[in-house]
Amino acid sequence: MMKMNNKLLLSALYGADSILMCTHISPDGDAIGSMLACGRLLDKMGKKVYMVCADPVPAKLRFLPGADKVLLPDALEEMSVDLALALDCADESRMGKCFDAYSRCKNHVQIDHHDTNPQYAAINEVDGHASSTGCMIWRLMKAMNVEPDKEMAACIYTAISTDTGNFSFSNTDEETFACAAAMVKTGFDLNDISRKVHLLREEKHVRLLGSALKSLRLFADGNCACMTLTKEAFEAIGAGNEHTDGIVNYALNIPGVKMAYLMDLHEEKHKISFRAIAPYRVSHIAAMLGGGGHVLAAGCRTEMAEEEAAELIEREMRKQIEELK
Ligand SMILES: [Mn+2]
Repeated sequence: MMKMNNKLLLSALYGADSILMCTHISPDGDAIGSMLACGRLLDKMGKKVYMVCADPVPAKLRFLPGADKVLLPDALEEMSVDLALALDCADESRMGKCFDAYSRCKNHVQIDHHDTNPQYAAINEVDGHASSTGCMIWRLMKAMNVEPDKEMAACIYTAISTDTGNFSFSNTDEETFACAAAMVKTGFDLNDISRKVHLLREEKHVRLLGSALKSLRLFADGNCACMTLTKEAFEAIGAGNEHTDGIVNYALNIPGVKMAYLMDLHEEKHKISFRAIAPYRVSHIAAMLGGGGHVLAAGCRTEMAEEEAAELIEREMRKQIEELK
């Protein structure tokens, strides 16, 4: 089991009276969960804690204990803070508008689990093998000899279960389950938290999904699939960008499908999301359209007409199907 024995980090945290914590733009469960758990930990130690994020806490995470204390950067007054702690930020640009407040602090530390992290703080606790930043906050608790309470457990559980796809991605390791076990031991309401984090979907999302499913089309002998979200559907439903999360996966998760894409036409620049299962790849297709991402999950925004983009994407996908036959 990994241990945190970063003495510099521990003494920086013990030595600070006031700590500003920040996490990344478009925050997910790991970003918010790890910040809230760590904020509660530091608060218990008598620190003056400020939690800040460039974007509001997503509606589905606002039930988490302490979520109402997360500030937007504009709400921060000019103040003198001893220490800035960045969480789950792979690089400084991920802090977005929080970066100004972060830079104004006297000293800088970070805790993160992205292996591309360039170690931008004065003290860096970065472990690319950790499944989540939440897991690293658990390491911090152990290093500080603090037992998690139910509130911290709800936050940490949200963090680790989000970043591991509810304990199913390949980053899910022994430590992830050990951490989950330690959280369950506190007696927090796992069923309630799990339902809120992993099952509940806003009505607008479900309606948008319905409209996407109607457009489902398979091609390349059922090896590929695509769906479309029209501007009309967005308008009729009153949906926005925050309601499209995960829709593309319904096309990928059909038996036999290796690559899928979702074309979202509701803004001037069409947004296209790509997914693949290994050994198929979609990042290069996204890159051909000016986007990027991971080998198995990528995206782009393009001014190219719908038909033209679809033709290019489908040609590239068919090519791969032929090559890997
Ligand atoms: Mn994370």
